Amino acid sequence: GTLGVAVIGTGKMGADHVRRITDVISGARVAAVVDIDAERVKAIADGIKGCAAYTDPAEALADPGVDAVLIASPGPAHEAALLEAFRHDLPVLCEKPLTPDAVSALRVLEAEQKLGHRRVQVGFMRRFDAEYIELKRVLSSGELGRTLMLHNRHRNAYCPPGFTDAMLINDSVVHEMDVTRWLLEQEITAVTVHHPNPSSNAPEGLHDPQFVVFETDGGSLVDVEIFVSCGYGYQVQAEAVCEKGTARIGDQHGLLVNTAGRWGGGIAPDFVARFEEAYDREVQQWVDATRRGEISGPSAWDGYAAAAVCEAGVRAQAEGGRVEVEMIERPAFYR
Ligand code: ISE
Repeated sequence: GTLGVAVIGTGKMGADHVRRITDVISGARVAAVVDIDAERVKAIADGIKGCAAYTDPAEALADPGVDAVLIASPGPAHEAALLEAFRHDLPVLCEKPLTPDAVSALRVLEAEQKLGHRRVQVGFMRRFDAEYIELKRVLSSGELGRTLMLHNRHRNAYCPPGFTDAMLINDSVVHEMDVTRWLLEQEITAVTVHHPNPSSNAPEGLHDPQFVVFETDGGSLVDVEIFVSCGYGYQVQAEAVCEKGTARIGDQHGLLVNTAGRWGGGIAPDFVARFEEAYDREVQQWVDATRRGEISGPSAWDGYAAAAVCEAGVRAQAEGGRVEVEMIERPAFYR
């Protein structure tokens, strides 16, 4: 039957997933919504037939109408919600980051392995974006030879209030960490962070933009320009430089308008717009797999690997240099 999903966190991302499950994808319904803001969550639940409002994730996950969980609360709240979902042995789609650091991510891995089966898919939705899928196909085909460097640009028009240097790594660059691991099928072994004098448009205290460099165990070099107050739109671009050619995505050559001596196209305003189809595909795939009693997509191991790289990245920001990534061996459970 229809999968009853509890959505934990109804901020920008959670609210968009509530809409997506209710109006866009098939096979699931929002059976419960959870948020610390009781007013907000009641207003959302009142608008959805058969949906219950909660402020406590533990109560929501005990609701008999809940078959699965989508965690879209802030990163530091993920660990408690994940462990609660495990108590009920519920399948989880957990928005990135799995957790913000390696130690907490390892606690999640240990708890999931105790269940004896995978229950977590992590919301690295770029793996479901058509352009990234095409880029992975080209790189994996070998037609361009080995990937030597991967250049990434990750720009937000604006960032939420209170956004910090560490969040630049844990919330934003975390995507390029997963993209690097997924595209190149390599692990990231070291992180270096540089930054210019901050933009005058950057929020007070935020070093924005920053330039992050990853080294990988396959000998590739990856760079990420992260700029979360660029002001003009949401742009995510990647260019792989290989032995026999290059491959580039994210130029968004959709509609091109020529008029009155000008030409140009649009730029997405934010991530929910630019990656709308990727989120739709990601959640539809998760619902379909869960209804079949299966699981696929980025695992808690991918979440842990990204958390280990995030930890090195935050240290590199603070220490102003190159920090090597410390990771455990990949357990057979996640091979
Ligand atoms: C946000 O949490 C995301 O996941 C977006 O993809 C990213 O571009 C943005 O910077 C993050 O804050």
